Amino acid sequence: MMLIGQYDSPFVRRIGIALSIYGMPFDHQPWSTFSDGHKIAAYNPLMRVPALVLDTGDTLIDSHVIIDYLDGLVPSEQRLYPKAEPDRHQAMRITALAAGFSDKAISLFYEQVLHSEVSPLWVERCTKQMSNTLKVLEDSRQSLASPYWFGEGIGHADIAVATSLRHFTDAHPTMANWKSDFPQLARHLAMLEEMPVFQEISQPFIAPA
Ligand SMILES: N[C@@H](CCC(=O)N[C@@H](CS)C(=O)NCC(=O)O)C(=O)O
Repeated sequence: MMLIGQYDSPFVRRIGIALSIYGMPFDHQPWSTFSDGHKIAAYNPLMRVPALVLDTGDTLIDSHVIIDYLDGLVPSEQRLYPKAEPDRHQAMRITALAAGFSDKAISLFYEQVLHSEVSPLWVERCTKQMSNTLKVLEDSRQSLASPYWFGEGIGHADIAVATSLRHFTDAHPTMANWKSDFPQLARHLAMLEEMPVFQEISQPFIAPA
């Protein structure tokens, strides 16, 4: 398998971490969505990452779809979503909130960097959507005593939240005070960033050029 995209993307990094935890060998092409857009287009006409090129030649896109595919390759007891309800749908909800948070963080970044005239309305909307989501995630994490969101072992929800928070911190340094407002999330991020797999599947943030 070949994973396309840079690890400063929360979505790409999430896939790289899941592949590593699952022990699945893969090649990595750290292509930029902007300067390497033409190379990505050969695999994904949307020129977006992550894209996972399978050994069959098929290409999967969208992190949720890729995770679903990878989960289907491992025995159910190894999968990084809980098996039993209600934990399973609750973990998917946390993962979707983290992914949606990153959608807004990326949208805000593009608004501020790529548009010649920044829309205050859009900036305010994204900022509000992001802070609302951080509050929901903080309250959820606060309510749980377990080391990880859904028990004793790391799961997709943990990974998605951590990769989203790391991307947010790097891409929006002027908003770095989130850690004092959301201490449970700050603790979660610090704990996961210390893990060898998070240190290995990592790169500094590079703004699109
Ligand atoms: N829903 C997608 C979002 C992926 C996404 O936003 N990727 C960004 C990089 S972090 C991208 O490709 N941006 C370039 C573009 O949208 O044109 C997923 O979960 O994989």
